[in-house]
Amino acid sequence: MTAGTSKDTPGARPPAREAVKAALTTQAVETPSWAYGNSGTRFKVFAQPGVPRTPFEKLDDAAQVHAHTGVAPTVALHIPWDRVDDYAALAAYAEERGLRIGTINSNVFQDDDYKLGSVTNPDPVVRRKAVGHLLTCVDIMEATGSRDLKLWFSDGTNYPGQDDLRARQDRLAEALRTVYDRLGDGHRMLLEYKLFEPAFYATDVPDWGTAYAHCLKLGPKAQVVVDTGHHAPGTNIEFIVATLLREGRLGGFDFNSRFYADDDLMAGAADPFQLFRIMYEVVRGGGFTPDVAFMLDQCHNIEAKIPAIIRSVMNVQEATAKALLVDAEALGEAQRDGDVLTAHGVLMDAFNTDVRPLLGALREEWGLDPDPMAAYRRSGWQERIVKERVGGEQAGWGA
Ligand code: PSV
Ligand code: MN
Repeated sequence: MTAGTSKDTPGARPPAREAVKAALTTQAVETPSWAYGNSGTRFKVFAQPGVPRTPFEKLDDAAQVHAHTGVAPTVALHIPWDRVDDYAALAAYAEERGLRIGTINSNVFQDDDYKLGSVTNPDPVVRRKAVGHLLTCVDIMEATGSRDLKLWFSDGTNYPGQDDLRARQDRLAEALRTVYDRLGDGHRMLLEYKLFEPAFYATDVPDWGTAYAHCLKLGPKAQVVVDTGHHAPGTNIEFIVATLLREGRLGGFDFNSRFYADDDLMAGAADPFQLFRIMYEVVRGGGFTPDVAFMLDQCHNIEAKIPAIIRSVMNVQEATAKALLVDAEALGEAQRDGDVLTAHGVLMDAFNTDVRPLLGALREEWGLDPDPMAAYRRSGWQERIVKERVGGEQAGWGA
């Protein structure tokens, strides 16, 4: 790589720099409504002053994230946490603030009936109830103009022999088919997998292979979503990303960071190199298109929520910029030559590039402050919500 040819981004050759900026202009990062509410661990939820009390207030906060970053125009909802009487009115409220409602996340994990599972429950009455909720989510997509329905199932078993593993797969397939057939034109179903938790012996959709097999049977509207916190430690997530892209089944990401399990920390905080490697495979595999949804799925237990989401969006942007900076020509040449160290070096050159000046310049071109964190701090929004959002019930898990 030619080093130092650009004033503020060493390593980025000027033409590459402009191409990278053009590509970054097309990127959108979806923020999750639940990240604006209170969350915690099973030990304690530390409430924060100013946290939204309604889905409308969550959108007000999301509008701040978008206003300062310029790349977060959609907000994912979680039903029933974001239940309102009039979803079209919620969508209109979003639009007035320059936002759109994004993915509809279903929730079949917080009802007493789901103790032994939702769509895989041995009891057909419970299964019908769960499928009914998923169909309601499709109705909501119609009212909000959402494209994607995200399905994550906590279903699984805690003990060997507790239930029949194969029968549970059959029940899952049947439920997915019913929902798939109800999807409208332009709708997609994103099936999320998770290794464990809350089930500790066998989760019914534990890995990308299981999710992929179900999606393949269902049809092209069924896509796999990769939550970066849902794998065993050490899993090569970028390989999964490359494989799903090759097969045309990568619907999107739930980005977050983990040190141990499904920690849901800020994206790019624990392992920025992993996020870069993932984004490199996205770029390499032609996944840098609206067909791959870049969503955040995280919880801010101890840090202030809005700035944490701004930071996460910026971390995704930085990883993307670095991935876009990889000198594909030099890398391909080194790979063809079997030149291990040069090939690795090309990748590391991009990763080690400080892309913050490039992103700052891009934001200035968009008429934004180059430093979204500082701009938010100065905006007075935090003080305002702390003062104004008094009384009522703060949003959080289950609200
Ligand atoms: C499950 O851990 C998950 O990642 C799913 O995406 C849910 O929708 C989300 O968390 C919020 O519960
Ligand atoms: Mn998730």
